[in-house]
Amino acid sequence: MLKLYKAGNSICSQKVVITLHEKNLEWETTNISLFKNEQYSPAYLKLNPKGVVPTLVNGDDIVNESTLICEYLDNLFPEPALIPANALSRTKMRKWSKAVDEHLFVGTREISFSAMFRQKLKEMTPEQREVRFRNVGDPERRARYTSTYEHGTDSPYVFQAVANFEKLFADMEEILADGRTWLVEDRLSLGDINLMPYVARLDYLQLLDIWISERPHVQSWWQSTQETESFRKAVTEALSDKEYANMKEHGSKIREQIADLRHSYIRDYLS
Ligand SMILES: N[C@@H](CCC(=O)N[C@@H](CS)C(=O)NCC(=O)O)C(=O)O
Repeated sequence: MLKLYKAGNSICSQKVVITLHEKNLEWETTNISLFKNEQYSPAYLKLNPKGVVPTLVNGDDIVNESTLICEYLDNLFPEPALIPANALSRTKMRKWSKAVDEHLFVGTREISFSAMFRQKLKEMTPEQREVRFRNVGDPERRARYTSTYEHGTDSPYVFQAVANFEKLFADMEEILADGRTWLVEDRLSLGDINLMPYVARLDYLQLLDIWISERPHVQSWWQSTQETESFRKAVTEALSDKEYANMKEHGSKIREQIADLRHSYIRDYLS
């Protein structure tokens, strides 16, 4: 039986759960509480040395990194295919996944931290926070966490995140302009699935329209995403009322700042 280690409302875990539903698979879930630092328990670190979720275990196979887990699942359970057969389409699909892994995951994390997880971190004891910031010896992650914790939306990482989302949505609008529903070959692929939780998070934080209010094709993509059964099961129906309320409350508070950051980015870098 497949075993998934995940955390509640974790964007990286959600992509894997969407893929598992798409493939109609059965799996067991173990929840790891990130704010109790369970990801740093010696037993979990053996499965995932970076101390992050998700991790998929399949017999002796231990797979880390959500993008790679989704590809592993597609290779193992080819139907329905979520990786295109055509070489160029496959590359296009990977381009979207690459954007998530290079910028959009950290960007979404930084926006989420500056909106709401910052508050949760403040509620931790200084010792617990220190463990979390130490991040199993990763200075880059430490710098990012410390910056968003201390400066909120004034962190340069949040500005970078806003810029990266501007580029993403501009690219999506262009690709989708021919009327297609999905990003690659007009069939649902891991390119779409990889993006879904990140776009959803912005929406639940009440921020998505800042980027897409004038992008009708991205709006249609987001509508199709919300109508997709695997997304509904993995994300919409899996989140609790409390989680929705929390995202709404905290995200609304940074709305003005995020809109201002986007304006500054467009003014200073694109015009
Ligand atoms: N690139 C990794 C990122 C994994 C990651 O950072 N996951 C977050 C949750 S979405 C996490 O476990 N964070 C732990 C922490 O912040 O200490 C992936 O896609 O699997």
